[in-house]
Amino acid sequence: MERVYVGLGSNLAEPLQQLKAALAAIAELPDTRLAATSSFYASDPLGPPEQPRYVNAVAALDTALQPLQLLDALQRIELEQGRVRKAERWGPRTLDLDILLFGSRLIAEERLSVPHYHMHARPFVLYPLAEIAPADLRLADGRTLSELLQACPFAGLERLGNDVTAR
Ligand code: PH2
Ligand code: MG
Ligand code: MG
Repeated sequence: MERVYVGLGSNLAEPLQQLKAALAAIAELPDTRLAATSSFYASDPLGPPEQPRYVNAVAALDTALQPLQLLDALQRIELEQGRVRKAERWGPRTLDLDILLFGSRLIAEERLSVPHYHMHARPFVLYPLAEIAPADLRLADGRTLSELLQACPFAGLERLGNDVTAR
C-alpha cells in the first residue's frame, strides 16, 4: 500500500455536494482505503476570474493500485459526476480530482505528472493538505510542507465550518 494525496475541487453544480459524492466514490475504490479527509474550503478561482468560487479539499488514500490505475479510476468518477472537458485552461468544472503525491514517487508521463505541478504554491492545496499530512512531509524539490506553507499566504481561502463537514 502507498499513501496518496488527492486534491478535490469543484465550482459548478453544487460544489460541496460534488466533493462529498466524490469522497464517497473514492472510499469505494478497489484495493484502496480512504484514510483521512481535510475540511472543505471555499477558494477564489485561480485562472479566468469570471467563474464561481471553488470548494476544495484534500483526501489521503492508502492504495495498492498503480498510479495510472488510480488516475483511470479518478477520471471515471469525474465523468460519472458530469465533468465535460473543455478547451479553456483552468476554466470552471463540476469535479476535478488531482493526484498530488503518490508515495515518494516522481512520475513524468504523458497523462500524469507527480508531484502535481504548481501544488507548491496553491493555498487551496497546501492548507487542506496540512490538516492531514505530516508537517515534515517532503516534496520532490526537498522542501517540507511547513516550509511551503510559510511561503504561501492564506489568501482568498475560507475554511468552511465543521457543521458543513459533518453533514
Ligand atoms: N482548479 C483549477 C483552476 N483554478 N482555482 C481554485 N480556487 N481551486 C481549484 O481547484 C482550481 C482553481 C484547475 O484545476
Ligand atoms: Mg486541478
Ligand atoms: Mg485535474
